[in-house]
Amino acid sequence: MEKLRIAIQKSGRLSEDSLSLIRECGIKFANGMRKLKSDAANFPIEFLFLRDDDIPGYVEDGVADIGIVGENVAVEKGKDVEVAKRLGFSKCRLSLAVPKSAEYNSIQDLQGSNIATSYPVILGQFLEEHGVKATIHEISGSVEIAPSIGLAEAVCDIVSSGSTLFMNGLKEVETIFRSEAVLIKGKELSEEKQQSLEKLLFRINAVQRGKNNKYILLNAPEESLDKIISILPGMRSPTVLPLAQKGWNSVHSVIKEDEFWEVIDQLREAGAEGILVVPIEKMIS
Ligand code: PRT
Ligand code: ZN
Repeated sequence: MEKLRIAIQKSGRLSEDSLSLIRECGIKFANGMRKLKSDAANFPIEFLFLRDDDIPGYVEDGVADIGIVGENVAVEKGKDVEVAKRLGFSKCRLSLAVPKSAEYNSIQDLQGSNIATSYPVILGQFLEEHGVKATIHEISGSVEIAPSIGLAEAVCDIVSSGSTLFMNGLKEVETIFRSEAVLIKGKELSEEKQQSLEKLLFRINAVQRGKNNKYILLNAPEESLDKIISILPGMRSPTVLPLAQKGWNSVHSVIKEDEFWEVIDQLREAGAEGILVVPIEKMIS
C-alpha cells in the first residue's frame, strides 16, 4: 500500500507534541528522531523529520503529503497548502512590541518606523491593512534585541508567556496573529493516501474529543435524581444504575472539560455525592 508521508519538525517546540499525537492515534513507530525518515509498524505512514520552515514547501512540492507546523509558518511561507486540521497545541501569538519607555497609543505611531521581524509577509499584510508605511527588517533570530542595538524602533515576534519581551525591556502593543499547530496537506493526494489521511483525521478527532470531555460518575439520592439528570448534558442521556443501598442511584455521563467546574457545583447543590471525574482516552462521535 502506498504510504502517506508526514513531515514533522525534527527538533523544536512542535516535535514532542506532534509525536505524542501520532502515538495517541495508536500509530507505533521507532522513535528515530536522529534519522531523516522513519516507518510505522501498524499504519501506512512514513515520517520525514525536517526543519519547520521547510515543511510547507515540501508539502506543496509533494515530497511530503501532509505536515505539522505552526500556523504562523504555514501562512508566512505562502505555499499552496491547506489546513486539514487545527491541532490545539503550541499556541502562541505574533505581536508588535516597542521599548517600555516608548510612547504608544495606536498602530499609527509606527508610521515611518523600522520594524524587525522574522515574519515579513504577515507583518507586511497587517501594516498594509492599517495604512501604515514602515520599513521591515527581516532577521532570522533574536529579533528581541533589535531595538537595543539600534536596528529598529519596534519588533514583531512570536510571544507565548511574554517573558522574552519583558527581559529585553520591551512591551507588547498589538497582537497581529494567533497561532497553533496545524496539520497541512497538499492539493492532490492519490486515493489511497487520501483514505489514509481520512483514517488519521478520524483518530485525531477521537483523541481531541476525548481530551475535551470527562467521564463523570456520581451517586444521586432518589428524590433529586431528575434534577441531577437535568443538569448533566451527556452524549445522549445519562446511564442510571441502582445502588445496593435503597433510595440511591449511580449516574454516569460525559461532560465538556470547559463546563466541568460549573456543573460540579450545581450537582453538589442538587445533592450529588461521591462524584468521580475521569479522563477519556478516545471518544468516537
Ligand atoms: O529548528 P527549526 O527551524 O525547526 O525550529 P524553530 O527554532 O524555527 O522553531 P521553534 O521550535 O522555536 O518553534 C516552532 C513553532 O512553535 C513556532 O513556529 C510557533 O508556531 C510555536 N511556538 C509556540 C513558538 C513559541 N511558542 C515561542 N515562545 N515559537 C517560538 N517561541 C519563541 C519566540 O520566538 C521568542 O523568542 O519563544 C520566545 C518567546 O517566548 P516567551 O514565552 O518568552 O514569550
Ligand atoms: Zn524554524
